[in-house]
Amino acid sequence: MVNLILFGPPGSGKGTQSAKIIDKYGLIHLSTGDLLRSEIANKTPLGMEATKFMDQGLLVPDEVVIGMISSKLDANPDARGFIFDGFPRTTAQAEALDKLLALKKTAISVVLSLEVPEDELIKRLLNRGKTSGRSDDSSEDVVKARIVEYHNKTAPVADHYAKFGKFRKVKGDGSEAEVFDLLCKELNELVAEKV
Ligand code: B4P
Repeated sequence: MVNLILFGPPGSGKGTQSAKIIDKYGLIHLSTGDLLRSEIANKTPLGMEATKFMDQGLLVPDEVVIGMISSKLDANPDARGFIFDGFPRTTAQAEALDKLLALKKTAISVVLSLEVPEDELIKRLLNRGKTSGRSDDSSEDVVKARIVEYHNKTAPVADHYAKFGKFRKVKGDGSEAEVFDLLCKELNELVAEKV
């Protein structure tokens, strides 16, 4: 089983590249951002709670996202592997994920971190905000708040996995195709393409 974390700041291309990776390698995609947006669209109590944080560019509380991931892991017992997109975003989430995977006798295989300069991140997110209708892409202040949350709470997750020799940086500011090629070079060592 191959379990990949696609890591990086907001707008670094995690969602964009995940779509290409699941297509090529047949992994199950678990995006906490997508799961939360679906809860919001369905106006569930969890969604109503999450939107209060997301609208301000803040992270949603750990227990909410850990619970969502746990039930998705249980729902896919026959997966050949998972791609975690936007999760874990705090050290507490990383520790919880390690425990959940250990219960299933598996572990994170590698963390691939998309490295993109901050001015490019801001440009990409504000550009998406023009058409996405996403409240968290709509103003430069909220986009910058998301980047601050990343530095304060998410960047330490890199150290958590670097300790185990599982953290690798990938240049994320080329074209979508160039970034995908670099990710495939890393992944081809670990997982066969789906047939
Ligand atoms: P997410 O949905 O995870 O997403 P993201 O950080 O906005 O961006 P991503 O890196 O996936 O970028 P994308 O490919 O879309 O998070 C949203 C919010 O949900 C968080 O701020 C938080 O509030 C909450 N949340 C989610 N998970 C959580 C967790 N675990 N704990 C707590 N809270 C959580 O690309 C962005 C744009 O760039 C797109 O427009 C794309 O077209 C463009 N782009 C991508 N690659 C490009 C390239 N190579 N060149 C040019 N443009 C590119």
